[in-house]
Amino acid sequence: MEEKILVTRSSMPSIEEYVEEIQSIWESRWLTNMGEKHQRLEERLKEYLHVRYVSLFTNGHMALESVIQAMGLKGEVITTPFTFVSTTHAIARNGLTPVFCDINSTDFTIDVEKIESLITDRTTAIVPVHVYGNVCDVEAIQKLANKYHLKVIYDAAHAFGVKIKGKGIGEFGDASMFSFHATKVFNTIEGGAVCFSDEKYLERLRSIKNFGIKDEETIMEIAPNAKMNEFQAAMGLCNLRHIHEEIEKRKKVVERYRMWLEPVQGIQLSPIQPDVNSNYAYFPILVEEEVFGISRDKIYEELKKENIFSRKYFYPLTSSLQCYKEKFKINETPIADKIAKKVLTLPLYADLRMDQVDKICDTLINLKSK
Ligand code: T4K
Repeated sequence: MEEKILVTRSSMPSIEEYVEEIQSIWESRWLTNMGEKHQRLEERLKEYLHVRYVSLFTNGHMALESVIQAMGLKGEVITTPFTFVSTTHAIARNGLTPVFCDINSTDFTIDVEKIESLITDRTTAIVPVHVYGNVCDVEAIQKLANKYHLKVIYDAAHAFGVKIKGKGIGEFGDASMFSFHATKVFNTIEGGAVCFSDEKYLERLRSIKNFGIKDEETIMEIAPNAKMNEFQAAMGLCNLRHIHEEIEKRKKVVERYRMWLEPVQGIQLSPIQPDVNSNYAYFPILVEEEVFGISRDKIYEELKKENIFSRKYFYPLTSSLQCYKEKFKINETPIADKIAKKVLTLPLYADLRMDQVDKICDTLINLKSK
């Protein structure tokens, strides 16, 4: 049977490298609860991401949910619906009201022109998403946040290693959350982190990820268990050694895709953002059905028949999910609506071979002429 090409594939170190890294765990018998590897990974990540503080979590979702809790927010939070459901869940599970802002049609991040009209006296924060690793307009967002005294927490799940004008993406806003899930540019199997520069969040986050424990007899608040364990941290230590190579390999795949698909009428590619060092996390395309001749959904099905498994990240919009439609007043977000109906993310991972990219593009282009 022909090989399946899935939307992504986890990058892993050699088994020898991982075994060497975890060997000391058998000596220490220290498996979790902020052990030596956990601490070492935090230090390494601070250097790599150019940030003052890093707090590790068992996954990106709990990292986001916890930092929102740490900020002690109330009322309404402005965010976008064109994202993975985790972003919206993290807001709602903190008892806050998500207020959906539209995205722009060029890089699919929050439309900064539309934020101000959504701010009310109940607004306490903005949670923008660096979707696909595309960078939000961080300067405009910060200006608004300063003007209205709002917190800014970036969902940077897709943006590990991205830089703007030489600055790490995690340096912006009050905090940023990165996901280290198996499907991401950098993985710790499952995992995530919050980056921030204000020291006051350090202890808060440490406590929130560990049941709110201050010491053996003092529990400060109602909080979950969201700690990263030593096996996850060990995977992170190994994968971080290869991150440069990982991003370079992805870059080559993206360049090959662009070479094939840029000239195709009816297929719109994500922009190359000026002054940004990309991490090549995802490869979304927008299908203009009227021009291309067939719909996004039809392409998705036809690729599947050829064992190519693309995904509709991010369709449907989180604002149209049953759990949100029934609970909150939903604003109109016409651009996000339109993009979600046209978008398809093509397979992308470091070890995707050039002949596989050629096959994907060939199959796609042939559909047009049918
Ligand atoms: N915010 C945003 C904007 C996010 O995109 C995400 C996660 C989060 C927050 C939350 O972060 P985490 O709590 O997850 O750290 C996947 C990922 O599970 C999820 O992490 C990711 N976003 C989302 C966009 O994609 P699914 O349901 O599409 O995953 P699944 O199981 O269908 O896997 C997709 C493909 O990945 C598979 O076809 C093959 C490959 N794969 C998958 C796994 C599990 C591997 O190669 N290895 C693996 O171990 O959600």
